[in-house]
Amino acid sequence: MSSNEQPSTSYSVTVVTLFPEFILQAVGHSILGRAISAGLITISVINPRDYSTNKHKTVDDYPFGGGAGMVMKTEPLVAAIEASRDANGCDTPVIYMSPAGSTLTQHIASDLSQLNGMTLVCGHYEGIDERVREHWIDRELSIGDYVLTGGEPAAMVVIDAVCRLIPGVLGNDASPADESFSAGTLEYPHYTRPSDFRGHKVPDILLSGHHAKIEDWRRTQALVRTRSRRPDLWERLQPLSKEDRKRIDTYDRLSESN
Ligand code: 4G1
Repeated sequence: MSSNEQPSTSYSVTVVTLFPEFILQAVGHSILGRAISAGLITISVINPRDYSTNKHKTVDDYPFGGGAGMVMKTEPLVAAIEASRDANGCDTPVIYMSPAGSTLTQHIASDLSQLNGMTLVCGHYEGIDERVREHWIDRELSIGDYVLTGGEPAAMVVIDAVCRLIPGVLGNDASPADESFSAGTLEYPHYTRPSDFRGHKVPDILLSGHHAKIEDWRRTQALVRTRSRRPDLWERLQPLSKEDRKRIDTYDRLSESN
């Protein structure tokens, strides 16, 4: 394949959602919008409401056993999931976005990006019927512990994290953010022009042109930031390489004497 040719298969995301416009609006911008136009990724939506058979196109129903809140109506939801399965093929997972799922990580995003696509099911109301979860869902993913009104913002987070890993989506440049994350550190601080912004100066080292010293300074900054702001990531970085150990020791020694 020549350098300006695109792969012939597109990564296919299908979102089962009561609010298809929410998803289509959100993916239409910036990098994802361009990737869709370039045919690198395909984002489809399926609305359970279109599979509702009664005259009011109902998509919610009362919970057996009573109590407050509604549950997503079973038949239209399953019809929508099955329509997605038919379109995507059964080798791609059906994922229910749910606070009960495992929390999305870069590792999970990377694994999902290796497949041909995925179906993301967004909940509403109190969620879905347990039998749908048991028999039509392959796995559940959460984006974190807080209450949402629906699964759509969570699906957007998964789409963004996964699709930026598809070859060509970010362009051909190597991605510093990926390297940083897979190396397990936060990023070093970034600066752009002007070198003096209202009296706030850019660190001299970055203007020095000493590339080796700049790389060393950036690595030290990434390490000390990770240690102070993300002790959880810092623990997983241990044991440090001899070089990083020395960077940290030198940094701490200089901070003590200041
Ligand atoms: C109990 C958060 C309920 C929420 C406990 C992260 C949250 C989907 C996510 C809820 C949702 C907690 C997510 C809650 C989500 C059905 C409709 C479920 C929306 C719904 C901590 C409401 N990651 N939440 N329930 O928010 O879908 O993926």
